[in-house]
Amino acid sequence: MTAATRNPRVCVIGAGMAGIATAHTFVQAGFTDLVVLEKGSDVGGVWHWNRYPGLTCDVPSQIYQLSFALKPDWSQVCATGEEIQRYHRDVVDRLGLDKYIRLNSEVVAAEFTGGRWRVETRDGHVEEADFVVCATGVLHHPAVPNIPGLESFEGPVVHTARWDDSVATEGKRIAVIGTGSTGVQVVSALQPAARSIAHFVRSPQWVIWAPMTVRQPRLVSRVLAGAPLLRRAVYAVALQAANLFTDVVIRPSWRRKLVQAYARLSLRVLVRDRALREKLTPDYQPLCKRQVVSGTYYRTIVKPNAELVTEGVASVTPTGIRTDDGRERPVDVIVLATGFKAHNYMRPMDLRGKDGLSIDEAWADGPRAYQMTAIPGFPNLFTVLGPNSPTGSVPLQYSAELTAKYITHWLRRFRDDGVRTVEVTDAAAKHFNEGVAEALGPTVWNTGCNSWYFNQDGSVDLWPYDRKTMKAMLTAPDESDYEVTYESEEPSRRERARSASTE
Ligand code: N01
Repeated sequence: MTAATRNPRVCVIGAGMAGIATAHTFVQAGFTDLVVLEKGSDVGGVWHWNRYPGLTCDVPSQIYQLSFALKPDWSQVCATGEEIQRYHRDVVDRLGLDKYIRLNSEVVAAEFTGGRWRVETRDGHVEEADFVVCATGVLHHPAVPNIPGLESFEGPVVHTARWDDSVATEGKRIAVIGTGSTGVQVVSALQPAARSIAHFVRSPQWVIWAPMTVRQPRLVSRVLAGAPLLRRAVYAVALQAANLFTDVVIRPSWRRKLVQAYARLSLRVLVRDRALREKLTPDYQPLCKRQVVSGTYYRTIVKPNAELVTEGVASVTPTGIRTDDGRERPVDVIVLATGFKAHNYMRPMDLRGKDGLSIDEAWADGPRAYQMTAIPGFPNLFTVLGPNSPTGSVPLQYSAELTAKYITHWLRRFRDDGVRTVEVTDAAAKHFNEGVAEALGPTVWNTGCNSWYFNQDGSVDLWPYDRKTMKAMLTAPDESDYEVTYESEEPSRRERARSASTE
């Protein structure tokens, strides 16, 4: 950076969907002094790390994509993980983002010193940057349960988020622990070739039936490929349709009741055995946890080689799993579909803001940010898909792109107006979080279930508003919520003009 140009040096952490959206947005806005540090050996984030059998996105592909890279020819209504991962790689290649991305570069520390950020990777590489943007994802760190004896198991133990292709599952006695979106998909995929499959379910989930694997007709792909305007129109319609889902989860209505009735119907129609149905029936409302969607699970769990085990897992022995009732089931492979440490965000990196404030200290009561993106005490640092992001309601790509555009406002102010640092105030963050806490009241997530949505203090880490509110909040920053310092005491000429025009 030179005083003459003052183009900010920007360091984005993470090249998953959010990192790709951020990098593209910055480049489009002319901020090309950019580096994206990615821990993995490829871009894609969750879609790079998750490769378990049966991985399919349960959000329709026409919406689960970046608005600036609409893909006309998705193969299915809901794409497979492999296809989504190829899409991310392809987007990076086509948009020329590769030159900004450093793969195999895990950030271990980032510190704000002397008005700039110093970012260090595991291999000892150091980046100096004016701004840091954490696009580190939510579902990134696998949660491995603390089950007595797990380490004594003689066969393979594999977490779904770190699938090992060398683990043989065909003809084996498989145990799958966990029944979130992942557990349901992996059980459905492994059952046909398994000798037996025991699904250990601590708390059953509602599983909504949907025809996820229906092919997208070739004709549709061809038409969309040749008509970019139509592609945009389809995307716009899909976004509107997603509003219906947001509405269903954030406020009680007959629409919510209808979707919940459909969830109950899916179970009733697909599982005829009454005793099994009872074991599969959750004791909370449908939609309370992240809704599980599957076209196959209820049909799978009734197969002769499948067993639903609802007794608690007491321990793992060298050759099997013992449940609370004292029974031991011999198994060859244990699959942990036990989810993620969803509230880690950029941790365990040693992230330090002003005056050495660590992120662990700042988040002692759980992760908090202002409008999902700014944290008091951490100047010139933003998160994309940070705390309270809409993982269960508004499309994530939309949220990531909007947040990235919001951040470009500050990059511009840095470049054009002599801004040196920008930091959200405590008062603004507190006000925002109080509003969130209140707005979470009528959401379905608050109706009496336990899920990864909850922080350790019992608050729900989700976005309780609709997409319109998100747009209103993130279209441009309210500068009165920020403390801004300038390169020189005297605001630049342009800044004075700006202030005069707003008076
Ligand atoms: O993880 P989860 P997930 N003993 O946390 C159980 C996204 N996703 O990987 O409920 C026994 O939902 C735990 O039981 P309980 C999506 O957002 C998306 O499945 O705590 N069981 C639960 O059943 C999703 O919500 C797609 O009682 C134990 C399970 O493990 C998110 O990822 C696909 C246990 C964890 O469920 C996470 O889903 C897949 C123990 N000691 C995932 N510890 C798409 O299609 C935990 N459990 C987009």
